[in-house]
Amino acid sequence: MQLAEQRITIALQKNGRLVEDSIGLLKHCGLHINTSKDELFCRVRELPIDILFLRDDDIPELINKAKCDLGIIGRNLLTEYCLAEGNSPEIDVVMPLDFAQCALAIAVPNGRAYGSPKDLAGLKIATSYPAIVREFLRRNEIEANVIHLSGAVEIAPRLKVADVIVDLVSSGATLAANNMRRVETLLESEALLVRRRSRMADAQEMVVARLLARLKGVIRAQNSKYIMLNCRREAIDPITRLLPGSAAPTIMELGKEGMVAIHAVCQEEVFWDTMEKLRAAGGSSILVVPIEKMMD
Ligand code: PRT
Ligand code: ZN
Repeated sequence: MQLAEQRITIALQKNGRLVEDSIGLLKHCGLHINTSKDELFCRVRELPIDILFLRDDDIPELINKAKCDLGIIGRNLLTEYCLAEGNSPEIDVVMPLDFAQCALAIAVPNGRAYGSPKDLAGLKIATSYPAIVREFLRRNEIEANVIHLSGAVEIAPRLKVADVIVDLVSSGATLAANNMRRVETLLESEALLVRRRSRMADAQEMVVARLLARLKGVIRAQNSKYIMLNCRREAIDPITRLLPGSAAPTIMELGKEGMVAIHAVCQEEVFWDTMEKLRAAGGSSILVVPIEKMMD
């Protein structure tokens, strides 16, 4: 039986780029989240957690006002909210979540020269991140005209609404399609787990701690691989030196005279060229398998 006051609330984006990875991550943490179309609220059975589905823009405010305990948002949104508030909101970053990587960047039409931020002086800059842009201009002591658009920023120069833009870039395809190029990065962003700063009840803090340990385990596991191979005893040293990010491999005798099996957790990607080097160093039957969960 769970007490009502033990439950914590996590705010997630309802529709958009953060949804799939946020829900996937929580599912790997053992939380079963029912994402039926019109529901704005979901009660998780496995831990005392409730999920709220919202527009990402509404999440910082709810957490700041302690109406919600945790949330997943991009660093871009959090930074904009903190700068726009003008004071320091009651929001802490718990951990980066290793997805939704992108950069908030200045982009200029291909025909326009750009050498340094000084070239922005007197220009019209369209963006959905006015506070971050104003802060950048202030730091660089530049006077320019910031035009706040809530979307379709990339077409502003073509419509003569602005001279240059500051927008999120991931692959760069949108800029290329709009005949613009990236010239300066204001912020590197990724999805973050954030929380309200004020301490929750002990029972709730325990739920947060459990969730955090699971999230860390899932993210570490996603970035790790289990590698297995066989080799002659003499090849153990050169082979273990080649294993990427692996502290202490397990070495086991095989039935065949002079042969061992090496098993190791590698804390980074194992590329084809590493496998080729392992084989050249005497490894055989090399297997690289994904790890689902990890806990120390
Ligand atoms: O409805 P709601 O307000 O919740 O959603 P939203 O439209 O505000 O956000 P959404 O779903 O577009 O993005 C949510 C978060 O995803 C952002 O706040 C970022 O933290 C992160 N993210 C990661 C991105 C991108 N990558 C991204 N590429 N957000 C937006 N873009 C857009 C960008 O604005 C530009 O239009 O994609 C285009 C550029 O992409 P490339 O690949 O062409 O460079
Ligand atoms: Zn939004």
